[in-house]
Amino acid sequence: MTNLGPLGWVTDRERGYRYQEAHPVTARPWPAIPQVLLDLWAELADPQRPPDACLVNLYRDGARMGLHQDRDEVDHTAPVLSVSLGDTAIFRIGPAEGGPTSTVRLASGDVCALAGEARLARHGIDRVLTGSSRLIPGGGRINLTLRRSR
Ligand code: MD6
Ligand code: FE
Repeated sequence: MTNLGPLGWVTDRERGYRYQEAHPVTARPWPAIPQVLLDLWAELADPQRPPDACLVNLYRDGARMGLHQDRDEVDHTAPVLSVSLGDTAIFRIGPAEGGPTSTVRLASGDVCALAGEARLARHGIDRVLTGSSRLIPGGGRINLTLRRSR
């Protein structure tokens, strides 16, 4: 896990989940969000309000992500936009209030936006289909999640 942009999402035992300007170990700022991702955000999310955070998650050997809501951002009117790269993932999604969920495959190059009514949907990654792509050196999947945290 790492980040791009002015703010990065980090966690530790002492202080829990938060957005911060610097890498918790190196104390250095995160690298800039590449222009291609800013352009994608402008096209699909909100050209007036750029993202300030891009979380980078690498899934290797059997990694999953439990059902969660993205609610650590100040303003839930801004979408959260993700780009999937590498192996295909089984993405599970259901209503914010809980209840029935369904799954959709996120393949390499797919973009997923949680916006409007779906902004606070519960979602997670059931599993990643190992070997379904050869994109990532060493195998696996990368998900880039763009958002406005503040
Ligand atoms: C993942 N994605 O695809 C996890 N959140 O690895 C997310 O948690 C996510 O894809 C908000 C919006 C889009 C997402
Ligand atoms: Fe999420």
